[in-house]
Amino acid sequence: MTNIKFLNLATPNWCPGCGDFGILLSLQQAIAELNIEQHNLLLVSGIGCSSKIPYWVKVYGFNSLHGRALPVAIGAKLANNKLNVVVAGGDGDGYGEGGNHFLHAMRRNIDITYLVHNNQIYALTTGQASPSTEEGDKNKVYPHGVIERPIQALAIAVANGATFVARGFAGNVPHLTDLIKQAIQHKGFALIDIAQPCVTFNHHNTYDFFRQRIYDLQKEGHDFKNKTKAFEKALEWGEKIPIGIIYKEERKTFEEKYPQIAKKPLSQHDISFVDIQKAMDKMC
Ligand SMILES: Cc1ncc(C[n+]2csc(CCOP(=O)(O)OP(=O)(O)O)c2C)c(N)n1
Ligand code: SF4
Ligand SMILES: [Mg+2]
Repeated sequence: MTNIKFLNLATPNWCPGCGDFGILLSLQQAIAELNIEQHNLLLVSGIGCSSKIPYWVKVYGFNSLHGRALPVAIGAKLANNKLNVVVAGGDGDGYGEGGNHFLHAMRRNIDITYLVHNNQIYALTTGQASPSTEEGDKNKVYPHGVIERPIQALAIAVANGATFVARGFAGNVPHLTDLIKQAIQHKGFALIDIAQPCVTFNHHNTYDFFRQRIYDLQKEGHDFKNKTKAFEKALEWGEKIPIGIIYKEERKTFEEKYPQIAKKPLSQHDISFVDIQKAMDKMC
């Protein structure tokens, strides 16, 4: 059961049956189980159905611009590196418009947890193809079927320096809760790509589609420290689709390389001696 502390009284306006409900529940459960105080977690999102999630979690929230959740989150993390920072948003938001930020956040290994609600569609704008839509799927933009290959976000993450790479399923809340807990506890950039059925606009990647295909990597004894094996698992998509931790490594974080914030967060530094009036005068 969700810890009431993290439940906002407003009711989510997602379509009944939307996979976003499973992600919301898992996130609330994970932060409750980790005993994180409400003021110690910032939830940043972009724009999309999925990106409305900060409205319904009772922690600090920031609903940013389409594709711009990661730079906002990075700024917040550098200002207060003691804060738990979680970013949530859609596949269009993160892998399309925000793709550039996605690449650079990973190579920096900044200590942020990134939850991508991957419904393989632009849902909020009523069902256009996203970078994750499968080749051949028909939609408004491609009435004869998508002619491009989908982005390989998990393989890109393994290649580009993310130190925790996983896939979850919105239809398996206990498993996803556990993954989110591990991702938040991990020191470094943690990506969880979450298979999230959009019951209104994606009639291909449904709950049944995933239930027939998914299997748990950890139950199969997958070695997530082995990068070659991780690539294989990151690219596996077809009759079998893996969920669980694909790749994990320990590496110094971006923040740990800044001596200025090693002792205390930037937000607690004394700046009373700084006179910004001259700069302000120049700008005005
Ligand atoms: C800069 C900018 N470009 C485009 C849009 C229009 N737009 C809003 S949401 C969205 C796509 C949402 O898809 P996704 O990120 O996958 O989220 P979902 O709705 O599927 O959860 C787009 C293109 C916008 N709001 N701002
Ligand atoms: S349109 Fe799709 S993603 Fe958006 S709320 Fe409805 S089911 Fe969920
Ligand atoms: Mg989407």
